[in-house]
Amino acid sequence: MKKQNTFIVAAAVTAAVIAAFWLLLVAPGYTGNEINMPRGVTLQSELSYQLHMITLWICVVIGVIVFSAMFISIVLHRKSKDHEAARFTHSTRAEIVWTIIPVIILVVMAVPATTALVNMEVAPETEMTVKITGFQWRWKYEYIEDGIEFISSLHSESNAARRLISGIDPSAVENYLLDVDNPMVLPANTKVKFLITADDVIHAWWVPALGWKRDAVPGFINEAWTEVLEPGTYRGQCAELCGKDHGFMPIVLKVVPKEEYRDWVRQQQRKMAQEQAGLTDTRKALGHETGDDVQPQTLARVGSGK
Ligand SMILES: [Cu+2]
Repeated sequence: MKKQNTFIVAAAVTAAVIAAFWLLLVAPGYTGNEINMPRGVTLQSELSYQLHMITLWICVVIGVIVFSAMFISIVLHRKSKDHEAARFTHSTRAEIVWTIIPVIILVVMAVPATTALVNMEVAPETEMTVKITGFQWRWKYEYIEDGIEFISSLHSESNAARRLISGIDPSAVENYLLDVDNPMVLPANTKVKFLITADDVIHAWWVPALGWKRDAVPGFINEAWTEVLEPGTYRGQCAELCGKDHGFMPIVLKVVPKEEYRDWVRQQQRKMAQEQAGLTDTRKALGHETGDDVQPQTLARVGSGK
């Protein structure tokens, strides 16, 4: 019987060692396949990731201890072995231990959690500001310092494929429902402040790689900030159920080197100046000296040929 017990304990210990080995060495390899939480590209997302990993490992250690104790007790103290159960009803020592240990664990978790939250909520000295406005069902971006503004809508290819009986296979469309006509462009290595609001109903601006999301609420301005170090294209979506086309207002953020960003700004400013000049010509064609007194609706009618 003693031999059998030794075998059971040895088997349990071996199983625990294999489980620990798998979790420590093999499981991290799966992060590339996105079983784990994505790591993101900002300090905020890194802090969230670290908090997630600390919490995960605390859960793993607790799980291994609790389940080991449970299975070892079940096997070694089973009825067929005539094990006599302890008959105590109260243990002050046990109660002190199972109160103090969870408190210590909670305090250990509260430190990185508070650090991450403060980092997300308190914007540092930022270098530029972008106002983001949610509409049903598109986003408007206004670059406050550079005087640029534009609307970003679902890309025409995705828009065509999403129609019922369109005959287009959505899986053949690149970045289906995650592509836009005018992506938001930001410079790398730059602290950017976002002012987020909405014009009709509540939306939420969410790019997972940045590590946060913010509600866009009509009449309120929510602040957020980011600093992306690596250039790249990051995609997201509206994260608040905002009407029938909620699933069709994606976000595309292109982070480019600073020089490339300055070129893009100049290009956008030229484009806006040309559009403005086109409007002035239309106004003059309508017989107005400056056109300032022409109602926008009239211009829209002229533009659409009605
Ligand atoms: Cu929305």
